[in-house]
Amino acid sequence: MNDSSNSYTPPKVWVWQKPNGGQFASINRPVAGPTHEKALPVGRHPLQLYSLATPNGVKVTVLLEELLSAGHSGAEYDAWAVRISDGDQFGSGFVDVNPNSKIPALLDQGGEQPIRVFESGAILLYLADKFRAFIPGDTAGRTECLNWLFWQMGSAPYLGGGFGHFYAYAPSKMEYPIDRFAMEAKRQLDVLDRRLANSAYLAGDDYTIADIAVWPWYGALALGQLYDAAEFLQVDSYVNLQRWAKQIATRPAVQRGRMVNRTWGEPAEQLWERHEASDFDSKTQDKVVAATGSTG
Ligand SMILES: N[C@@H](CCC(=O)N[C@@H](CS)C(=O)NCC(=O)O)C(=O)O
Repeated sequence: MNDSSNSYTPPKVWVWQKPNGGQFASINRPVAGPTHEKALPVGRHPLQLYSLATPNGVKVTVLLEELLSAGHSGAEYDAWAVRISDGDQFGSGFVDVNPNSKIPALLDQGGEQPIRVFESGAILLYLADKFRAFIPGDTAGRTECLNWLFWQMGSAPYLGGGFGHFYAYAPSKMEYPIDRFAMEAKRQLDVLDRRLANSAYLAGDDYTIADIAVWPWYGALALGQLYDAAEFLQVDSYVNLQRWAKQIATRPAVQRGRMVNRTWGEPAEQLWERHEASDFDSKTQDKVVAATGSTG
């Protein structure tokens, strides 16, 4: 095995040596808490979302767009872009909403006291319960939905922090971690493929927050949109997963949700901030660029 990590002997006490290379190294640090004072912007809707269009962020904007499509007008929201590569997640206002300094974070200011919600799974569950939508009402159905929701929360770190990190982002390619996490990623793809052989959606016959949580990670991977790893992981061989991934990709709310807080890629697929449904037509970012001179 050509693995250079075999030569590393850990010291008695770990010491932070920055920079340690690799994409995102500049924002990683071994302590929590804010690095600077910065209040969060607040819009006029009860739901204030602070996020970015990464897979974890997209889960929430897809659900909000699905809720609005289904006629839940109370799901109108302001979505503010948190540029994690610039360290926005370490501003004091953001840390007040999410002490874990990661997007997405939601503030519901519609009640007597504002409610903060962090962790994408908690946000999906909060919104599904609030609007009684995209989650089954019966105990057995709700439990199966939560089984897959929590499966995603526990599994995706092996895909993103494990496979994706070592395959796509680490400063050098090392066989041991790539091999270990490719095996786990393929096992997870097979878990989904087998489930979707017997079921239209993850929780049963209906599209739920379980699908909304899993799709931005495993759907994107299956469709060749994550880590440039489609061939390496032979994603086409998971035919039931392919069927499900393609079907969900055609939903208009999914297509809108993917655009919200997206600050990279094709300009036509970006909507940096979202405050009204009409923002999808009027290209809010054009106004933001004009006002700030920022290019994202
Ligand atoms: N378990 C969390 C993970 C959130 C997460 O990892 N967010 C990333 C972007 S996808 C982030 O904000 N990273 C910034 C950082 O680590 O400083 C969730 O599902 O909400």
